[in-house]
Amino acid sequence: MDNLDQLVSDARAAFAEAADGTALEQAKARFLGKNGLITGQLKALAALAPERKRERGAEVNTAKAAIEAALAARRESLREAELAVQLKADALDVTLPGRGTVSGGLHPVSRTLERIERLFQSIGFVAVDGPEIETDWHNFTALNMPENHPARSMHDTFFLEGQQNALLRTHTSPVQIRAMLAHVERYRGSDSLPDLRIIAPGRVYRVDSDATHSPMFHQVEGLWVGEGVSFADLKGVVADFLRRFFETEDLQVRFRPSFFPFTEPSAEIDVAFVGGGLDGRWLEVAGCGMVHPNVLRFGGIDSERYTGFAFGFGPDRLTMLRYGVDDLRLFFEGDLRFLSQFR
Ligand code: 2NM
Repeated sequence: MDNLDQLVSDARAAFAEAADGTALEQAKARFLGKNGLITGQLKALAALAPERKRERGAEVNTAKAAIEAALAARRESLREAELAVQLKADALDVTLPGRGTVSGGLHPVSRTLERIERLFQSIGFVAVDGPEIETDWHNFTALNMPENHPARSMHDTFFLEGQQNALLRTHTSPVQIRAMLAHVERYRGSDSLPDLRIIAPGRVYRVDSDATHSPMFHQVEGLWVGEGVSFADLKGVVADFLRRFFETEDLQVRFRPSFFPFTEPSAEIDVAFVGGGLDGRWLEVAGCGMVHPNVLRFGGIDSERYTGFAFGFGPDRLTMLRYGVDDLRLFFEGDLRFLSQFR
């Protein structure tokens, strides 16, 4: 066998033996490198006569090309083997069962709010909202609580730092003021105002914290203004709502005289479950009354022509009653062990 043929078959064997890229490059150096065997053959051409040099040169180049081809083929098969290993390592079993997803749920107080909204919408009320940072005028003055009214004290109200006139609303009543002003504006120039029927659900804030008071809590206030709206309408709307909310006709509803600056007359609303839970005790669930003429006027409404009733529920308290929870703070601590029970 010619020494070039031997060289080519040695190279093929060496490449086949190389188990990875590094070993292959070392084998390559041995044949094709600067001091490699093929390079040696090319250098040896210098000593040959011109005729022989051309012949031998062609043979060496053929051998070199064969070695380069063998090298390329081995590189390719090593790459394929590596890829196969990688694919095997990355393989995933698409037939395995999934891990399952945890589905969230509405917060119990949100469920109550949606329920209240739905019930009032069914009798023609529209749910409206407004800013949680209010002006002193919308939160107090327009609700018949003048300058030195006790409810305005730092004791009850969160004021924004360094600002006299910006506070966290202490009730959702300012939303009703804004709604009255917008209603009057919309029908400016008409002979009469259509009835305004709204509920204002949302977050409110007071400086207060214990088992039954949270510094942030919720309210749903309602308002119906129109010609001839009476306390009888108030009683009908509220009693009907409460029976539908608690899903029982066996509910006693009582209106107990009370006082609010923004209504006159005013009442507290109590319920008792006839022959049901809680030993038939009376429970306070809301406040209400006929909107004070001053408040109607602050809302831009002619208090000689129109009357209105308003009421305010505590949805947090209604949620506690509905689910038998005795500590309000549980609703706002974000503990999933508690909250996930309401999904
Ligand atoms: C209550 C009790 C009584 C009330 C009054 C008004 C407004 F803005 F129309 F005057 N909104 N809500 C009201 C009346 C709220 O909550 C215990």
